[in-house]
Amino acid sequence: PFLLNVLENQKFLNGTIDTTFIDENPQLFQFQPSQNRAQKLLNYLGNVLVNGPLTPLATGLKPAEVYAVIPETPAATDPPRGLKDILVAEGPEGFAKAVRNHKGLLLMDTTFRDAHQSLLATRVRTHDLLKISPFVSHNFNSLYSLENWGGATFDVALRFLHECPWERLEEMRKLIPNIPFQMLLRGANGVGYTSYPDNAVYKFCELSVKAGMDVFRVFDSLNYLPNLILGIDAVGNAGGVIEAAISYSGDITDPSRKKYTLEYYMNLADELVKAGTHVLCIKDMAGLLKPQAAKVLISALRERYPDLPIHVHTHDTSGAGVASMLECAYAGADAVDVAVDSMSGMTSQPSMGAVVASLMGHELDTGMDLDKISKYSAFWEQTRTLYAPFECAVTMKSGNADVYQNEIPGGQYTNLQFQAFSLGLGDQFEAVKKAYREANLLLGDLIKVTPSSKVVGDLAQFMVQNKLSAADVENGAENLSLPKSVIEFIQGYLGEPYGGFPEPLRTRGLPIVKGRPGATMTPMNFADIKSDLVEGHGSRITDYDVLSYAMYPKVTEDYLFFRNKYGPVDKLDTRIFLTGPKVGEEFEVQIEKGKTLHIKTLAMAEDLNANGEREVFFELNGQLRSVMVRDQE
Ligand code: 3PY
Ligand code: ZN
Repeated sequence: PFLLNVLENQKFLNGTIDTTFIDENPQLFQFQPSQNRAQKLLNYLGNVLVNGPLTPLATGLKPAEVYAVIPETPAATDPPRGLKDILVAEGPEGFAKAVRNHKGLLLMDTTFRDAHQSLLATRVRTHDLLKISPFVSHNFNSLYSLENWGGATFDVALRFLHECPWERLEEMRKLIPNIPFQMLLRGANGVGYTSYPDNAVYKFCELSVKAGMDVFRVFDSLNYLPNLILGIDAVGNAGGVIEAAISYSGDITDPSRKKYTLEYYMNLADELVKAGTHVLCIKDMAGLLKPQAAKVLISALRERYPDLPIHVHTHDTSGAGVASMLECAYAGADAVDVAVDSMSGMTSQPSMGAVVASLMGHELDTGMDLDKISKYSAFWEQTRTLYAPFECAVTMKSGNADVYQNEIPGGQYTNLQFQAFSLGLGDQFEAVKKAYREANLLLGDLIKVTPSSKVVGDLAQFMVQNKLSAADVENGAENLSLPKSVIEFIQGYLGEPYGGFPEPLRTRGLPIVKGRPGATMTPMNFADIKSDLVEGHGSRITDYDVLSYAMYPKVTEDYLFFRNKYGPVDKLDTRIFLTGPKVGEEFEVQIEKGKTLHIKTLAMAEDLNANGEREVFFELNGQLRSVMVRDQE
C-alpha cells in the first residue's frame, strides 16, 4: 500500500518532487520474499504428515528413532594444527612437500562423501555432518584431508535434501579450520554428468575455493587428457591443490588384458605431471586394484617420481581393499583413502580402523588413535540408522569379487542393485551385471566412472529390458533406439575414449563433436543467469545459486521454489525431515544461532474441508498454529 500511495501521488506523477533519495537508495525498493520461516516449516511438516515423505524413500524401511551420541570435544580450545595450516602458510607446493616428507602413511577420510555416496545413496545431510565436525577437527588433525564435497553430493543436496551444497561447505569450514577439505571434480564435467562451457568450470572452482575447498581430485571419465587438463588448469587458477587422477580399469597383472597396461598408466602419469599436478592420484573407482597390481603400479610410479606425492583411492567391493591399501603404502604411496569403520566396507572405502591397526608399530604407523576412531565410528553407526530408507545393506550383505569381472564402480554398483531389486526381480541384478560387462566390451572397453559408467549402465539396462544380446546390439546398431547417454557418448559429447570410438556404433550418421567438447561451447553469461533468477525467486539469489544453476538448471530452480515454499528444512532432524514427527511429539529446530523453534504436533483433523484440505494443528513456541494441507490420497 505504501508503494501504491507513492505511485499515485500527483507530485510524484508530475515529476515535481525530488526523487534522488530513491535513486540513491535502490535497496529500499528491492523487496525480499517473506521470511516467515516458522510458518513455512509447519507447512512442510503438515504436508509430510498428511501426504507422506516429500523426499522419495528408496525402500520400505523407516528412519530409526535415535539421537546419535555426539562424542565430547573440549569447548573453548582451538583444534590442533593440521595440514590445512601448512597449506595456508605455504601454498599448494608447500602442502605437497609436507605430504611427501611425512614419515607415516597419511589417510583421507571419505566418510563425509564417497562412503555415504556408496552406501546410503548420498543422502547424508548437512545437519548430521555438522554435529560430528568439531570432533573430527579436534581429534583427526593428522588426516591428509577430509573428503566432504563434490561427486554426487552436489546434485543430491539440491535435488533430494533441499539444501544448498555451498552452505554445507561453508558451515563445515567454520567448524573444521585445520584439516584440508577435498572434493571430487569430474574435470570438464564439473559436478555434473555432461560437458560444460569452460568458463563454468573455472568459475565453479573459483567459488569452491572461496567457500572453503582445498584439494581438488580432478578426473575425467574417459581419462581424456584435454578434459583433464582443463580441470587441472581451472583448479590451478583458483589457487586450489591439484590432485590429478588416473582412473584405473582392467588389471595390469593379467597379461591377457591388453588395453590398460602398466605402460598406459605410466604414460598418462607423465602427462599429468607435465601439466603441473601437485599430487598424483590413482583413482580405483570400482575396487579393481588387487594387492599385487597395487604393488607393481605404485612401485613404478614411486621410482619414476621420487618427489611426487601419490594418493590412492579404492572401493572395498570385493573385500580386498585393506590389503590393497597396505600394499600401496609399502610401495611408497603417501596417502590412501579410508572410511570410518561403521561406514566402510562393501562398495564404500576400506576401514579406517583396520588400516590404522595394521600399521601400528610399523615405520608407516599413521599415529591415529583407535579409541577416537571407535567413538567416531559409534556416532556413524547410530547416525546411519537414520538413513535406513536408503541403506544399501537392505540388499547387499557381503563383499563380492565378481566386481573384477563386471568392473562396476562402487556408487553405481549399489544403485544398479537397488534398481534391480525394486523391480522385484532378484535375478535381474545378475542379468544386469552380465550385461554391464558385455555393454562395456561393445563400447570398446571403456574407463568406467561418472559419467561414462552411466553410459555403460544405461546400455546394460537397455539390453536386459529388451532382451538383447551383444550380437543383437552390434547387428542392429543402426536401427536401435539406444539410450540418450549412449548416443551422446558416441557423438563425442564426453570426449574421446582411449583406443577410439566403438564401431559399428559410431557410424550412425549423427552429428559428431571433435576434440574437447567444452572448447566449442558458448560461454555462460552469469550476470544474465543471476538477473533471471532474481526475477523468478527474489533478490536473495547469491553467486553460489548462479553456479548451482550453471551445473543443474532445473534442479536448482526446483530447489529455490521448494525453499521459498517450505523454508529451512535442512535444519530439521533427519527422521523428522524424512518421515515427519509423530502426533504428540515435541521437538526443537534451531533455524539460526540463538533462534530455536519449539514445535509440538498436536493433531490432524479427521475430516477434510470443502476444498479437500486437512487441517494440521501444531504448538509453535507455546502458541496454537494450524496449516491447511491438500490431501493427495
Ligand atoms: C563420482 O563421480 O561421483 C564418483 O564417485 C566417481 O568415482
Ligand atoms: Zn570412489
